[in-house]
Amino acid sequence: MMYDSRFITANEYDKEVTVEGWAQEVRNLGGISFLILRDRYGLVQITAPKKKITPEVMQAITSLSRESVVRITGIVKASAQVKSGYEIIPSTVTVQSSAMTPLPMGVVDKVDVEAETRFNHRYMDLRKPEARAVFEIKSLVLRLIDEYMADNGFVEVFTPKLVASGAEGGSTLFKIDYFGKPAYLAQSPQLYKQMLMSTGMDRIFEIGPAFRAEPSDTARHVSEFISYDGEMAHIDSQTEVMAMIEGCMQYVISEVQTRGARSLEVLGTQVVLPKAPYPVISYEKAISMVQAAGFKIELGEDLGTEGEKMLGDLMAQDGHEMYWIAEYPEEAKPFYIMEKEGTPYSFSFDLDYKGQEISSGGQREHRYDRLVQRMEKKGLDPKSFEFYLNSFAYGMPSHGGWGIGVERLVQKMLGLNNIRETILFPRDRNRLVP
Ligand code: AMO
Repeated sequence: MMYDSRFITANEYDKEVTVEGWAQEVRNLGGISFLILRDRYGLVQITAPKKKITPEVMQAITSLSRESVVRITGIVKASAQVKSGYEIIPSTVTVQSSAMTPLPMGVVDKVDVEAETRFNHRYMDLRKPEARAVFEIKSLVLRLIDEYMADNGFVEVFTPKLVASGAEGGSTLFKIDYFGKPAYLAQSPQLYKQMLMSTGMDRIFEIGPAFRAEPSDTARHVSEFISYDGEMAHIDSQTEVMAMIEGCMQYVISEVQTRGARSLEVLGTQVVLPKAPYPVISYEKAISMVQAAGFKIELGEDLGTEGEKMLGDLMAQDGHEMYWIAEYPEEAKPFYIMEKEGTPYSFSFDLDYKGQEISSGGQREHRYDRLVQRMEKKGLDPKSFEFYLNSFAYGMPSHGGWGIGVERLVQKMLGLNNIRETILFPRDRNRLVP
Protein backbone atom coordinates (compact mmCIF):
# COMPACT_ATOMS: atom_id res chain seq x y z
CA MET A 1 0.00 0.00 0.00
CA MET A 2 1.18 3.50 -0.83
CA TYR A 3 1.47 5.91 2.08
CA ASP A 4 1.28 9.66 2.33
CA SER A 5 3.92 10.58 4.86
CA ARG A 6 1.19 11.88 7.17
CA PHE A 7 -0.16 8.33 7.61
CA ILE A 8 3.14 6.90 8.84
CA THR A 9 2.84 6.65 12.59
CA ALA A 10 4.28 4.38 15.28
CA ASN A 11 1.77 1.75 14.06
CA GLU A 12 3.85 1.30 10.92
CA TYR A 13 7.17 0.87 12.73
CA ASP A 14 8.91 -2.38 11.68
CA LYS A 15 6.39 -2.80 8.84
CA GLU A 16 6.86 -2.40 5.11
CA VAL A 17 5.52 0.74 3.43
CA THR A 18 5.73 2.33 0.01
CA VAL A 19 6.15 6.09 -0.32
CA GLU A 20 6.53 8.33 -3.33
CA GLY A 21 7.77 11.86 -3.74
CA TRP A 22 10.51 14.19 -4.95
CA ALA A 23 14.17 13.62 -4.11
CA GLN A 24 14.85 16.79 -2.18
CA GLU A 25 18.35 15.95 -1.10
CA VAL A 26 20.76 13.03 -1.45
CA ARG A 27 23.74 12.72 0.87
CA ASN A 28 26.31 10.06 0.21
CA LEU A 29 28.67 9.35 3.10
CA GLY A 30 30.32 6.23 1.70
CA GLY A 31 29.11 3.54 4.06
CA ILE A 32 25.69 5.10 4.32
CA SER A 33 23.47 7.27 2.10
CA PHE A 34 20.51 9.43 2.97
CA LEU A 35 17.69 10.51 0.75
CA ILE A 36 15.22 13.13 1.88
CA LEU A 37 11.98 12.46 0.10
CA ARG A 38 9.35 15.19 -0.02
CA ASP A 39 5.67 14.53 -0.53
CA ARG A 40 2.63 16.76 -0.08
CA TYR A 41 2.66 16.41 3.67
CA GLY A 42 6.29 16.59 4.62
CA LEU A 43 9.69 14.97 4.51
CA VAL A 44 10.64 11.32 4.86
CA GLN A 45 14.19 10.21 5.52
CA ILE A 46 15.30 7.17 3.56
CA THR A 47 18.41 5.72 5.21
CA ALA A 48 20.51 3.35 3.14
CA PRO A 49 23.34 1.67 5.09
CA LYS A 50 25.55 -0.14 2.58
CA LYS A 51 25.55 -3.30 4.69
CA LYS A 52 21.78 -3.63 4.89
CA ILE A 53 20.71 -2.94 1.29
CA THR A 54 21.41 -4.36 -2.15
CA PRO A 55 24.02 -2.72 -4.40
CA GLU A 56 21.23 -1.97 -6.94
CA VAL A 57 19.28 0.01 -4.37
CA MET A 58 22.44 1.84 -3.27
CA GLN A 59 23.26 2.67 -6.87
CA ALA A 60 19.71 3.90 -7.56
CA ILE A 61 19.76 6.20 -4.54
CA THR A 62 23.23 7.66 -4.97
CA SER A 63 22.66 8.42 -8.65
CA LEU A 64 19.34 10.23 -8.12
CA SER A 65 19.27 13.80 -9.35
CA ARG A 66 17.56 16.36 -7.13
CA GLU A 67 13.79 16.70 -7.69
CA SER A 68 13.45 13.35 -9.49
CA VAL A 69 10.25 11.51 -8.59
CA VAL A 70 10.95 8.23 -6.88
CA ARG A 71 8.94 5.42 -5.30
CA ILE A 72 10.51 3.62 -2.38
CA THR A 73 9.46 0.44 -0.60
CA GLY A 74 11.13 -0.36 2.69
CA ILE A 75 10.81 -1.05 6.39
CA VAL A 76 9.95 1.78 8.79
CA LYS A 77 12.35 2.01 11.73
CA ALA A 78 12.02 4.22 14.77
CA SER A 79 14.87 6.74 14.94
CA ALA A 80 15.50 9.34 17.60
CA GLN A 81 17.87 11.27 15.30
CA VAL A 82 15.19 12.05 12.73
CA LYS A 83 12.68 14.86 13.37
CA SER A 84 9.74 12.73 12.25
CA GLY A 85 10.83 9.97 14.67
CA TYR A 86 11.41 7.36 11.97
CA GLU A 87 13.41 6.47 8.88
CA ILE A 88 12.82 3.97 6.09
CA ILE A 89 15.37 1.32 5.13
CA PRO A 90 14.75 0.79 1.42
CA SER A 91 14.36 -2.55 -0.32
CA THR A 92 13.20 -1.29 -3.73
CA VAL A 93 13.69 2.03 -5.45
CA THR A 94 11.85 2.92 -8.65
CA VAL A 95 12.69 6.15 -10.40
CA GLN A 96 9.39 7.36 -11.88
CA SER A 97 10.83 10.44 -13.53
CA SER A 98 14.42 11.57 -13.56
CA ALA A 99 14.90 15.35 -13.19
CA MET A 100 17.22 17.09 -15.63
CA THR A 101 20.13 19.12 -14.32
CA PRO A 102 20.71 21.89 -13.57
CA LEU A 103 17.37 22.81 -12.06
CA PRO A 104 15.83 26.09 -13.29
CA MET A 105 15.60 27.17 -9.65
CA GLY A 106 16.06 25.61 -6.25
CA VAL A 107 13.20 24.37 -4.14
CA VAL A 108 14.82 24.41 -0.72
CA ASP A 109 17.81 26.68 -1.31
CA LYS A 110 17.89 29.57 1.09
CA VAL A 111 18.86 32.05 -1.62
CA ASP A 112 16.13 34.52 -2.55
CA VAL A 113 14.95 33.84 -6.05
CA GLU A 114 13.48 36.81 -7.92
CA ALA A 115 9.71 36.81 -8.27
CA GLU A 116 10.12 36.89 -12.05
CA THR A 117 12.07 33.61 -12.01
CA ARG A 118 9.66 32.01 -9.58
CA PHE A 119 6.63 32.83 -11.73
CA ASN A 120 8.43 31.75 -14.92
CA HIS A 121 8.94 28.34 -13.28
CA ARG A 122 5.81 28.29 -11.17
CA TYR A 123 5.52 24.44 -11.27
CA MET A 124 8.86 24.40 -9.44
CA ASP A 125 8.06 27.29 -7.12
CA LEU A 126 4.87 25.53 -6.01
CA ARG A 127 6.92 22.60 -4.76
CA LYS A 128 7.70 24.80 -1.77
CA PRO A 129 5.29 23.89 1.01
CA GLU A 130 4.82 27.56 1.93
CA ALA A 131 3.91 28.48 -1.66
CA ARG A 132 1.35 25.66 -1.75
CA ALA A 133 -0.07 26.43 1.69
CA VAL A 134 -1.47 29.71 0.32
CA PHE A 135 -3.66 27.69 -2.06
CA GLU A 136 -4.79 25.36 0.69
CA ILE A 137 -6.01 28.43 2.58
CA LYS A 138 -7.56 29.94 -0.57
CA SER A 139 -9.44 26.70 -1.21
CA LEU A 140 -10.62 26.67 2.40
CA VAL A 141 -11.76 30.29 2.16
CA LEU A 142 -13.88 29.47 -0.89
CA ARG A 143 -15.40 26.45 0.84
CA LEU A 144 -16.23 28.56 3.90
CA ILE A 145 -17.86 31.24 1.75
CA ASP A 146 -20.01 28.50 0.19
CA GLU A 147 -21.02 27.29 3.64
CA TYR A 148 -21.91 30.74 4.88
CA MET A 149 -23.88 31.63 1.78
CA ALA A 150 -25.83 28.36 1.85
CA ASP A 151 -26.63 28.89 5.55
CA ASN A 152 -28.06 32.30 4.66
CA GLY A 153 -30.26 31.09 1.82
CA PHE A 154 -28.14 32.23 -1.12
CA VAL A 155 -28.26 30.30 -4.40
CA GLU A 156 -24.99 29.93 -6.29
CA VAL A 157 -25.18 31.11 -9.90
CA PHE A 158 -22.88 31.29 -12.91
CA THR A 159 -23.28 34.24 -15.24
CA PRO A 160 -21.67 34.66 -18.68
CA LYS A 161 -18.05 35.65 -18.97
CA LEU A 162 -18.40 36.46 -22.67
CA VAL A 163 -20.47 39.62 -22.73
CA ALA A 164 -21.67 42.39 -25.03
CA SER A 165 -21.11 45.34 -22.68
CA GLY A 166 -19.01 46.25 -19.69
CA ALA A 167 -20.30 47.36 -16.32
CA GLU A 168 -17.20 48.74 -14.61
CA GLY A 169 -15.95 51.36 -17.05
CA GLY A 170 -14.62 51.15 -20.58
CA SER A 171 -10.95 51.60 -19.79
CA THR A 172 -10.43 48.10 -18.35
CA LEU A 173 -12.39 46.08 -20.92
CA PHE A 174 -10.74 43.24 -22.80
CA LYS A 175 -12.18 43.27 -26.29
CA ILE A 176 -12.50 39.99 -28.16
CA ASP A 177 -13.78 38.81 -31.51
CA TYR A 178 -17.04 36.91 -31.08
CA PHE A 179 -17.90 35.31 -34.42
CA GLY A 180 -17.08 38.55 -36.17
CA LYS A 181 -18.85 40.74 -33.61
CA PRO A 182 -17.18 42.77 -30.87
CA ALA A 183 -17.54 41.30 -27.39
CA TYR A 184 -15.76 41.55 -24.06
CA LEU A 185 -14.51 39.42 -21.20
CA ALA A 186 -16.73 40.08 -18.17
CA GLN A 187 -15.28 42.60 -15.70
CA SER A 188 -17.81 41.47 -13.09
CA PRO A 189 -21.20 39.74 -12.96
CA GLN A 190 -22.78 43.08 -12.05
CA LEU A 191 -25.48 43.40 -14.73
CA TYR A 192 -26.51 39.75 -14.55
CA LYS A 193 -26.70 39.51 -10.79
CA GLN A 194 -28.97 42.56 -10.79
CA MET A 195 -31.17 41.13 -13.58
CA LEU A 196 -31.67 38.03 -11.43
CA MET A 197 -33.16 40.21 -8.69
CA SER A 198 -36.23 40.67 -10.91
CA THR A 199 -36.87 36.93 -11.01
CA GLY A 200 -37.58 35.96 -7.41
CA MET A 201 -34.09 34.45 -6.98
CA ASP A 202 -33.68 37.08 -4.36
CA ARG A 203 -30.41 35.99 -2.79
CA ILE A 204 -27.70 34.87 -5.16
CA PHE A 205 -23.94 34.63 -5.12
CA GLU A 206 -21.25 33.83 -7.62
CA ILE A 207 -17.59 32.95 -7.33
CA GLY A 208 -15.93 33.19 -10.70
CA PRO A 209 -13.25 34.82 -12.81
CA ALA A 210 -13.35 38.53 -13.58
CA PHE A 211 -11.20 40.21 -16.19
CA ARG A 212 -9.79 43.72 -16.12
CA ALA A 213 -7.35 45.19 -18.59
CA GLU A 214 -5.50 46.94 -15.78
CA PRO A 215 -2.88 49.22 -17.25
CA SER A 216 -0.96 49.64 -13.98
CA ASP A 217 1.63 47.29 -12.48
CA THR A 218 0.80 47.20 -8.80
CA ALA A 219 1.01 44.64 -6.02
CA ARG A 220 -2.81 44.48 -5.87
CA HIS A 221 -3.99 44.57 -9.47
CA VAL A 222 -4.01 41.67 -11.90
CA SER A 223 -5.92 41.23 -15.13
CA GLU A 224 -7.71 38.05 -14.07
CA PHE A 225 -8.99 37.49 -10.54
CA ILE A 226 -11.68 35.58 -8.71
CA SER A 227 -14.62 37.72 -7.74
CA TYR A 228 -17.00 36.71 -4.96
CA ASP A 229 -20.21 38.53 -5.69
CA GLY A 230 -23.48 38.62 -3.82
CA GLU A 231 -26.79 40.30 -4.49
CA MET A 232 -29.89 40.44 -2.30
CA ALA A 233 -33.36 41.86 -2.95
CA HIS A 234 -36.13 43.49 -0.87
CA ILE A 235 -33.65 45.42 1.26
CA ASP A 236 -34.38 48.62 3.17
CA SER A 237 -30.82 49.91 3.05
CA GLN A 238 -27.25 48.96 2.31
CA THR A 239 -26.76 48.23 6.01
CA GLU A 240 -28.32 44.79 5.47
CA VAL A 241 -25.82 44.06 2.72
CA MET A 242 -22.92 45.19 4.91
CA ALA A 243 -24.13 42.99 7.78
CA MET A 244 -24.18 39.96 5.46
CA ILE A 245 -20.60 40.58 4.29
CA GLU A 246 -19.38 41.24 7.82
CA GLY A 247 -20.95 37.99 9.05
CA CYS A 248 -19.29 36.14 6.21
CA MET A 249 -15.85 37.63 6.80
CA GLN A 250 -15.98 36.84 10.52
CA TYR A 251 -17.11 33.27 9.80
CA VAL A 252 -14.41 32.71 7.18
CA ILE A 253 -11.57 34.14 9.26
CA SER A 254 -12.51 32.38 12.49
CA GLU A 255 -12.84 29.04 10.69
CA VAL A 256 -9.51 29.56 8.89
CA GLN A 257 -7.91 29.93 12.32
CA THR A 258 -8.97 26.40 13.27
CA ARG A 259 -9.50 24.46 10.05
CA GLY A 260 -6.52 26.07 8.36
CA ALA A 261 -4.17 25.65 11.32
CA ARG A 262 -1.83 23.23 9.56
CA SER A 263 -1.35 25.43 6.49
CA LEU A 264 -0.92 28.51 8.69
CA GLU A 265 1.82 26.69 10.57
CA VAL A 266 3.61 25.91 7.30
CA LEU A 267 3.36 29.60 6.44
CA GLY A 268 4.53 30.64 9.89
CA THR A 269 1.55 32.99 10.08
CA GLN A 270 -1.29 33.62 12.44
CA VAL A 271 -4.59 35.05 11.37
CA VAL A 272 -6.29 37.59 13.60
CA LEU A 273 -10.06 37.77 13.85
CA PRO A 274 -10.93 41.42 13.12
CA LYS A 275 -12.69 43.41 15.83
CA ALA A 276 -16.44 43.48 15.13
CA PRO A 277 -18.67 45.32 14.48
CA TYR A 278 -16.47 46.90 11.84
CA PRO A 279 -16.48 50.69 12.19
CA VAL A 280 -18.34 52.57 9.47
CA ILE A 281 -16.47 55.71 8.40
CA SER A 282 -18.14 58.01 5.94
CA TYR A 283 -16.11 58.90 2.86
CA GLU A 284 -16.06 62.51 4.09
CA LYS A 285 -14.69 61.44 7.46
CA ALA A 286 -12.06 59.20 5.83
CA ILE A 287 -10.81 62.13 3.77
CA SER A 288 -10.62 64.41 6.82
CA MET A 289 -8.80 61.70 8.81
CA VAL A 290 -6.04 61.29 6.24
CA GLN A 291 -5.86 65.04 5.67
CA ALA A 292 -5.33 65.54 9.41
CA ALA A 293 -2.53 62.98 9.25
CA GLY A 294 -0.77 65.11 6.63
CA PHE A 295 -1.93 63.44 3.41
CA LYS A 296 -2.60 65.81 0.50
CA ILE A 297 -6.06 65.04 -0.82
CA GLU A 298 -9.23 67.03 -1.62
CA LEU A 299 -12.81 66.11 -0.95
CA GLY A 300 -14.13 64.32 -4.04
CA GLU A 301 -10.82 62.62 -4.83
CA ASP A 302 -10.14 58.90 -4.68
CA LEU A 303 -8.19 57.82 -1.60
CA GLY A 304 -5.85 55.79 -3.81
CA THR A 305 -3.30 53.26 -2.64
CA GLU A 306 -1.44 55.69 -0.39
CA GLY A 307 -4.56 57.19 1.16
CA GLU A 308 -5.96 53.72 1.85
CA LYS A 309 -2.69 52.69 3.50
CA MET A 310 -2.67 55.75 5.69
CA LEU A 311 -6.27 55.18 6.75
CA GLY A 312 -5.32 51.56 7.47
CA ASP A 313 -2.55 52.75 9.80
CA LEU A 314 -4.94 55.11 11.58
CA MET A 315 -7.54 52.38 12.04
CA ALA A 316 -4.88 49.95 13.27
CA GLN A 317 -4.15 52.35 16.13
CA ASP A 318 -7.60 51.46 17.45
CA GLY A 319 -7.07 47.78 16.70
CA HIS A 320 -9.33 47.71 13.61
CA GLU A 321 -8.20 45.52 10.72
CA MET A 322 -11.50 45.71 8.82
CA TYR A 323 -13.63 48.81 8.42
CA TRP A 324 -16.15 50.30 6.05
CA ILE A 325 -15.85 53.47 4.05
CA ALA A 326 -19.41 54.42 3.20
CA GLU A 327 -21.34 56.93 1.13
CA TYR A 328 -18.89 57.87 -1.59
CA PRO A 329 -19.67 60.80 -3.87
CA GLU A 330 -22.14 59.53 -6.47
CA GLU A 331 -19.80 60.88 -9.13
CA ALA A 332 -17.13 58.41 -8.09
CA LYS A 333 -19.45 55.41 -8.25
CA PRO A 334 -20.87 53.50 -11.23
CA PHE A 335 -24.31 54.17 -12.75
CA TYR A 336 -25.95 51.23 -10.98
CA ILE A 337 -25.38 52.72 -7.49
CA MET A 338 -28.26 54.63 -5.88
CA GLU A 339 -27.80 58.34 -5.23
CA LYS A 340 -28.45 59.75 -1.79
CA GLU A 341 -31.02 62.29 -2.80
CA GLY A 342 -30.34 65.94 -2.04
CA THR A 343 -26.65 65.27 -1.40
CA PRO A 344 -23.64 64.69 -3.65
CA TYR A 345 -23.26 61.22 -2.08
CA SER A 346 -24.47 57.70 -2.79
CA PHE A 347 -25.53 54.51 -1.02
CA SER A 348 -22.22 52.79 -1.55
CA PHE A 349 -19.42 51.28 0.48
CA ASP A 350 -15.97 49.82 0.31
CA LEU A 351 -14.65 47.31 2.79
CA ASP A 352 -10.97 47.83 3.59
CA TYR A 353 -8.72 45.23 5.22
CA LYS A 354 -5.44 46.43 6.73
CA GLY A 355 -5.17 49.45 4.47
CA GLN A 356 -6.41 47.91 1.24
CA GLU A 357 -9.81 47.80 -0.43
CA ILE A 358 -11.04 44.24 -0.72
CA SER A 359 -14.67 44.86 -1.58
CA SER A 360 -17.11 47.40 -2.91
CA GLY A 361 -20.85 47.43 -3.21
CA GLY A 362 -23.97 49.27 -2.26
CA GLN A 363 -27.66 49.70 -2.77
CA ARG A 364 -28.63 49.74 -6.44
CA GLU A 365 -30.89 52.13 -8.31
CA HIS A 366 -33.87 49.86 -9.02
CA ARG A 367 -36.22 52.52 -10.42
CA TYR A 368 -36.19 52.37 -14.22
CA ASP A 369 -36.38 56.09 -14.97
CA ARG A 370 -33.73 57.06 -12.47
CA LEU A 371 -31.43 54.30 -13.68
CA VAL A 372 -31.72 55.61 -17.24
CA GLN A 373 -30.99 59.11 -15.95
CA ARG A 374 -27.92 57.88 -14.14
CA MET A 375 -26.64 56.14 -17.25
CA GLU A 376 -27.07 59.30 -19.27
CA LYS A 377 -25.37 61.35 -16.59
CA LYS A 378 -22.37 59.00 -16.85
CA GLY A 379 -22.27 59.39 -20.63
CA LEU A 380 -23.53 55.85 -21.32
CA ASP A 381 -26.03 54.98 -24.04
CA PRO A 382 -29.04 53.22 -22.45
CA LYS A 383 -29.65 51.47 -25.80
CA SER A 384 -26.52 49.39 -25.40
CA PHE A 385 -27.82 48.22 -22.01
CA GLU A 386 -31.32 47.36 -23.21
CA PHE A 387 -31.08 43.70 -22.21
CA TYR A 388 -30.30 44.86 -18.67
CA LEU A 389 -32.74 47.76 -18.48
CA ASN A 390 -35.63 45.54 -19.63
CA SER A 391 -35.41 43.60 -16.40
CA PHE A 392 -36.09 46.84 -14.52
CA ALA A 393 -39.15 47.70 -16.60
CA TYR A 394 -41.52 44.99 -15.40
CA GLY A 395 -41.16 44.77 -11.64
CA MET A 396 -37.76 45.07 -9.98
CA PRO A 397 -37.47 45.04 -6.18
CA SER A 398 -35.01 47.13 -4.20
CA HIS A 399 -31.68 45.37 -4.00
CA GLY A 400 -28.02 45.67 -3.14
CA GLY A 401 -24.86 43.64 -3.30
CA TRP A 402 -21.12 43.43 -3.32
CA GLY A 403 -18.02 42.19 -5.07
CA ILE A 404 -15.06 40.90 -3.09
CA GLY A 405 -11.67 40.23 -4.63
CA VAL A 406 -10.90 36.75 -3.29
CA GLU A 407 -7.18 37.10 -3.84
CA ARG A 408 -7.02 40.46 -2.08
CA LEU A 409 -8.86 38.92 0.85
CA VAL A 410 -6.41 36.02 1.04
CA GLN A 411 -3.41 38.30 0.48
CA LYS A 412 -4.36 40.54 3.38
CA MET A 413 -5.41 37.68 5.64
CA LEU A 414 -2.01 36.02 5.22
CA GLY A 415 -0.02 39.26 5.21
CA LEU A 416 1.44 38.67 1.74
CA ASN A 417 3.14 41.53 -0.07
CA ASN A 418 1.84 40.81 -3.52
CA ILE A 419 -1.53 39.56 -4.78
CA ARG A 420 0.33 37.35 -7.28
CA GLU A 421 1.38 35.02 -4.45
CA THR A 422 -2.29 34.02 -4.16
CA ILE A 423 -2.69 33.18 -7.85
CA LEU A 424 -1.29 29.99 -9.34
CA PHE A 425 -0.57 31.48 -12.76
CA PRO A 426 -1.03 35.25 -12.46
CA ARG A 427 -2.03 37.37 -15.41
CA ASP A 428 -0.92 40.96 -15.78
CA ARG A 429 0.21 43.37 -18.48
CA ASN A 430 3.55 41.61 -18.73
CA ARG A 431 2.52 38.02 -18.23
CA LEU A 432 0.46 35.61 -20.31
CA VAL A 433 2.59 32.47 -19.77
CA PRO A 434 2.84 30.10 -18.06
P1 AMO B 1 -14.97 46.74 -8.00
O1 AMO B 1 -14.60 47.16 -9.37
O2 AMO B 1 -14.60 47.65 -6.88
O3 AMO B 1 -16.55 46.53 -7.88
O4 AMO B 1 -14.37 45.30 -7.73
C1 AMO B 1 -14.72 44.58 -6.56
C2 AMO B 1 -13.49 44.02 -5.91
O5 AMO B 1 -12.78 43.21 -6.82
C3 AMO B 1 -11.41 43.28 -6.57
N1 AMO B 1 -10.69 43.74 -7.77
C4 AMO B 1 -9.49 43.30 -8.18
N2 AMO B 1 -8.66 42.38 -7.65
C5 AMO B 1 -7.50 42.16 -8.29
N3 AMO B 1 -7.12 42.76 -9.43
C6 AMO B 1 -7.93 43.69 -9.99
N4 AMO B 1 -7.56 44.28 -11.14
C7 AMO B 1 -9.18 44.01 -9.36
N5 AMO B 1 -10.20 44.83 -9.63
C8 AMO B 1 -11.10 44.67 -8.65
C9 AMO B 1 -11.22 44.25 -5.42
C10 AMO B 1 -12.48 45.06 -5.47
O6 AMO B 1 -12.81 45.59 -4.21
N6 AMO B 1 -19.54 45.32 -9.51
C11 AMO B 1 -18.80 45.90 -8.43
C12 AMO B 1 -19.11 45.26 -7.09
C13 AMO B 1 -20.54 45.47 -6.64
O7 AMO B 1 -20.95 46.65 -6.52
O8 AMO B 1 -21.24 44.49 -6.43
C14 AMO B 1 -17.30 45.78 -8.72
O9 AMO B 1 -16.87 45.01 -9.54
O10 AMO B 1 -11.12 43.51 -4.22
